[in-house]
Amino acid sequence: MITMDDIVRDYHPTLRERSEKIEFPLNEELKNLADEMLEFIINSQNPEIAEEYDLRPGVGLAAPQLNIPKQMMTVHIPSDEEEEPFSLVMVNPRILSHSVKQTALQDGEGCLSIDEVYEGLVPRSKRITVEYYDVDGNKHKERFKGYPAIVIQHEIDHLNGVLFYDHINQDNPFGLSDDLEIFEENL
Ligand code: K2U
Ligand code: NI
Repeated sequence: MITMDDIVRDYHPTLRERSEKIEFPLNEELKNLADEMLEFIINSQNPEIAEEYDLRPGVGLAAPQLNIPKQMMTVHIPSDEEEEPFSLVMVNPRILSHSVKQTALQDGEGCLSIDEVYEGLVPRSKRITVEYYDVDGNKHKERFKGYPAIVIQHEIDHLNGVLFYDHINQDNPFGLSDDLEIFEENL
């Protein structure tokens, strides 16, 4: 199973590489990788397992964070009891279009590959249309908004060698603008 020891940390060069596209059909190694990445995120959200294996909770993970510069990422966002979690693995994702309007999490962002705290708003597109492939090679084109859109953009950034603090406005880290609003979870 993947643990924090497998996750490379800032200034590791792979975090700044552009990951390479994945060929289909996936070989067994890459199919296993997708399963293990999803398993890690789910484990990290389980208090008992997270404590036993000292896992930092996460809602997403990208292959370059495991020192594997290939375009694969996973997102798993738990929801309250009755609903299904938002869970997916994206291969070769590409943002086709995005809203002008931007949003940012009020408390900024963190990253499993970055142990330091970087204060400041991380502007993200409010809505995105993403083309991606699933592990079976099926092509998808989907629109995302809200918290899933934020997490997906954070993970796709990893595939392009971009880290969340690259987006923070150093001169005005908590500055808002007409096109940038704080993310409000629709209650
Ligand atoms: O890519 C990663 O390092 C996983 C990040 C993803 C992420 C962080 C902030 C905003 C959007 C995506 C981890 O989830 S950081 C820890 C965390 C855990 C639960 C909720 C938010 C952030
Ligand atoms: Ni990250």
